[in-house]
Amino acid sequence: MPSSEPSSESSETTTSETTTIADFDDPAEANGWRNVDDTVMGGVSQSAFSITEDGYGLFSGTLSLENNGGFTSVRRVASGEEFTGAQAMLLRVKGDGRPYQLRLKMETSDRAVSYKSEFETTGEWQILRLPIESFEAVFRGRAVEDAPTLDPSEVKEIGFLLASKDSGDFQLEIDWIQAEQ
Ligand SMILES: [Ca+2]
Repeated sequence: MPSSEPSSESSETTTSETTTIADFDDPAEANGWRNVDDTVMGGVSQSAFSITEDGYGLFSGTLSLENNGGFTSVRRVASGEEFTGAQAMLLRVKGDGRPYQLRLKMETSDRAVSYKSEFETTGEWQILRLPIESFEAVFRGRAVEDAPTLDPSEVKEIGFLLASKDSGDFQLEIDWIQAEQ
């Protein structure tokens, strides 16, 4: 007898409209994503992004704290249109127990403020709902008090970031990303 696994998906009932931002069902989707690691600050963390046969985005690599490092990320350019009217971001992910951040930016410049929402992962598949109000303005790891309010229709970049003292190999699988209007 197969054991019945509790699933957060079966209880997922929503009447909201959603827009798919990424579903990783096309291997070509990997092309738009680029990794940015702490090597830009002298660290030695390494990350990669690929699409698995099952249609998951796979953000993986090795997180290192050497040389005051300790972060790694992957991101892609976005058109704000996809996010217009978004009240929340929805994710189906399977992480490794580390907390990860979903990040949105209203400018692609390295000097632009990021808006982050951190989520815990469990080693199992999870559907997460990250309200737009939960995104905090940050720049180089510090909160930015006077940043403009995040306007989803102005989003120009979306990404995932891992910043942790828990160094070593890491892995985050992403089945899909949606905007909930
Ligand atoms: Ca998928």
